[in-house]
Amino acid sequence: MPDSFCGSWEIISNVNFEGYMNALGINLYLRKIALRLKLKKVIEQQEDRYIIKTCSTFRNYATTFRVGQEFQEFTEGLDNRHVKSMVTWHGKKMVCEQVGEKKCRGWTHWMEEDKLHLELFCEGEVCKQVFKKKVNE
Ligand code: YOG
Repeated sequence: MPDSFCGSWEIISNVNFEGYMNALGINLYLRKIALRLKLKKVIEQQEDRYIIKTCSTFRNYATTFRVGQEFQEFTEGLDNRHVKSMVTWHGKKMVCEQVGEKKCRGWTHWMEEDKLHLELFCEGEVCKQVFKKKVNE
């Protein structure tokens, strides 16, 4: 049984976000804004359905899926592409493949100690983000 990713998470490190955004073709202006954002993840699970929200003061993005079921994803407000996505478990890692115009695109989530890890990958660029659990305000 994989560890639970559910809860609210705040970013504590972000390596090569610039490279990932470049691979997605995000323009310089948006990259500069995005690099300054303190990203948050809110992950919920309802039976076999997951909802992952990426939140910031600038924009929010949400995706909903069932593990093992292909779905259409529109990356609205990010690179605005349509991809065919599929999330599967690779051991304790949750892996999403996003098939579309960009090659080798997707992400992987896993837990290490009490931290939520994320790798975002696209065309050979890998962005590594780490989140810590948000304490209740
Ligand atoms: O998350 O794939 O948790 O969906 C990647 C941003 C910035 C807009 C965010 C808005 C890609 C300008 C991770 C940022 C950069 C830059 C807040 C989304 C594109 C545009 C929304 C992601 C997965 C895994 C779940």
